[in-house]
Amino acid sequence: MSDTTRGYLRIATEEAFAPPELITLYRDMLDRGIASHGDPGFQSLMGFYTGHRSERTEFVFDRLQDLGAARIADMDATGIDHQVISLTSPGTQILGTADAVAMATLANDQLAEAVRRHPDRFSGLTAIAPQDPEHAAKEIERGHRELGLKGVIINSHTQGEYLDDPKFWAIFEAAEALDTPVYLHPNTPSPRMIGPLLDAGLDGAIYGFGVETGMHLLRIITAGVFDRFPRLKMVVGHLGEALPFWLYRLDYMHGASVRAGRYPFMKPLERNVSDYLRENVWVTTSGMPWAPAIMFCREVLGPERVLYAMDYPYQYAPDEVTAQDNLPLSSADLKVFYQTTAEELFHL
Ligand code: 1DF
Ligand code: MN
Repeated sequence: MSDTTRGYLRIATEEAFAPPELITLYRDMLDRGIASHGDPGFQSLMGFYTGHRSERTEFVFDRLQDLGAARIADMDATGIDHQVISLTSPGTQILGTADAVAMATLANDQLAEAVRRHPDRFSGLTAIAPQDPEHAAKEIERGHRELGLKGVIINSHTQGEYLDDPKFWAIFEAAEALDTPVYLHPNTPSPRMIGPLLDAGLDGAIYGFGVETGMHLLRIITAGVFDRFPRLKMVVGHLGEALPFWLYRLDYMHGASVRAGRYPFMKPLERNVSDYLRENVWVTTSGMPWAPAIMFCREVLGPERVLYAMDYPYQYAPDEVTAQDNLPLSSADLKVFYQTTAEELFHL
């Protein structure tokens, strides 16, 4: 990618799309009431976006399905040079296994085609169906080698199951072997944890997403996934889903629990919990364009661990770009934040 007069490119790294076929499937599931019992979070989230008519829902649904002129016009209007695009949450993960596999394949083919049409404006991540981990591993390889995609998107839990379960580890093995990062994007909280969040209207992006996804990453760390796959790279949005703020307490309490043998399944780790968060994890600023929090993350994780994301089309706000241009950073540091970290991490 070429440079601009501003001295850096703005690369946004958590930008969503949805094939029209997936929207149709979601509508059908919601109409038939299939998901409402099994996953109240899906009902709440996609029931809102598919069933509610407002300026927000219409804009989001229109733009999710656009991988061409309208998206590029929005990028131009906010000064976004390049998007790293991924299948919107919950992606395939709410579907039965056969539908999920077919939808991941279709989404990846559509996204790769859009990237071929607009290589300077778009890159993409590979969607998978974690329901079939062996197929997912093959799809990661197809995405990487044949489609030119730059990482893997997973939308947190899959029907209440978490990736610390070794049955999913073929996914991590494939990503590590190809040196391609796994973006752990939010989903609504799993059925076992959503109750009190949903009661209060806190299940979505306002808070529930972060609770779900931060916990998921922590489960992955404490289960020893990064001891088994030490070169695995993971990315989380929303400034690390609050985990950077917890580094001290996580180390202290994890150490205390392990030393006391409180949980027989909680084994000692090779590194401190905070080391995995600093050494295996990158955080993006999706939805968190707030200088104190961004500067804090740069301080505790390292400046080369914090990179820009907008979260288009869910969060499409030009003043947020301005706020991040005005971070108390040199133009060299802004280039690390907006451009070079993403280029290196995703091999753009
Ligand atoms: C919302 C936010 C929806 C994010 C998303 O995907 C999403 C939202 C369905 O506001 O409802 O990715 N987000 O990452 O903050
Ligand atoms: Mn998002």
